[in-house]
Amino acid sequence: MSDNRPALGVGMVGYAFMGRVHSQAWRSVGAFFDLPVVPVMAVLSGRSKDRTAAAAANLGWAAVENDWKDLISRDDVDIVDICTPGDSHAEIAIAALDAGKHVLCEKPLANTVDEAEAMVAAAERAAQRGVRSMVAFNYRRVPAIALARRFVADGRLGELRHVRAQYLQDWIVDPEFPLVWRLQKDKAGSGALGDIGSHIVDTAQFVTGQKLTGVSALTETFISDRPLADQSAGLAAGAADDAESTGTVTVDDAAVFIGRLSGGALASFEATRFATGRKNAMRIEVNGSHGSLYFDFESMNELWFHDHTLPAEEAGFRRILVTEAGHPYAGAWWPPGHGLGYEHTFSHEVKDFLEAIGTGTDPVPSFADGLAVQRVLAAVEASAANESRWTPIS
Ligand code: SOE
Repeated sequence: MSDNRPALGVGMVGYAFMGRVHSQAWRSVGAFFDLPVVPVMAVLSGRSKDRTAAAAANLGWAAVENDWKDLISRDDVDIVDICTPGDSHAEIAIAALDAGKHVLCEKPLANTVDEAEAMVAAAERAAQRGVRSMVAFNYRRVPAIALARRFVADGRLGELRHVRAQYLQDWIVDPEFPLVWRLQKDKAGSGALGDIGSHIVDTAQFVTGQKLTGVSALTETFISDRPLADQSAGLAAGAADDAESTGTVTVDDAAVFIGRLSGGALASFEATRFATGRKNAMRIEVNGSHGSLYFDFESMNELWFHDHTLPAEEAGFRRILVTEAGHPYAGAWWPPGHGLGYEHTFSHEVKDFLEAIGTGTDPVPSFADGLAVQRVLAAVEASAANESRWTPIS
């Protein structure tokens, strides 16, 4: 069968955790979804010649560049997928959009509101020319989260009263865990707040269809000094002994904040890397006048629903196994009950991105959605820095 669909070359920048899972998505998406275009894994860019070449061979990329600017200038690149730390998102995305390349950018959109605003302006310029952009809040593409949004939009919960969202990890509880880029403000922009707090802010706004109108927050850095990620860096810098081969953590380890949603519901959020024993527990519960929903990513194929319109004798939270053909995305994969994983959410993400490009529509979440999250992150940091509303208890 002749395939007359247009082929779009993808160029990916970065090949660490996000690069690996995005590569899995680009490799698999065409085998499970009918797409209007064919993605071609054309080139991978990374600064290290050897490590980038090895990653390209391992992850399935046809060519290598060692400067993202060279990747963007290639004629065989139509889509730029940004999988780098947040300090380079704005520079790469704006250059790629201005060069007429569609852009998928990992979250959070940027490290500052100013950067995010510049990215939105570039995205709006590019959209005038049919060039599309999307920010990678992949949890919107968990079938259970997409189903939760459908339930709320269909009025199954009635008037929303409460949203409580958590993102609980524990990978840096050990004081000996080194000072990686996620713990450095100049690279990451913020700590747990931007890395995982951005996910629960976007997810809460996505599921409820409402926006946060204000927050009050606390942040904390529990361990402020850590071994340098590269011990030789300390010694090379003249560290006389271990005591000097440590560095200062410049971001939050945890953020807790409350907020009010535009529809009047009260919301509470907790993003922490110190929830000892919790590995990737992204959770959301929504309480409404007619019912409630609960989701925990560590059981990502399940959505718990309480229908308060039922007689009390029949009501209560019941488990929906979100693996039926009629559930969002689920039908493309396996028969009911077989379940999906973290990586499938990225396949769903690139599928929706490619469909938008192929049908000439703007993908969601847009860079403007990413900016909305960035504004919440900035408000949380401003509130945490100014404890004027904090009432001490003697
Ligand atoms: C943090 O450890 C992290 O990798 C986030 O950066 C991702 O966005 C999240 O999906 C998993 O956890």
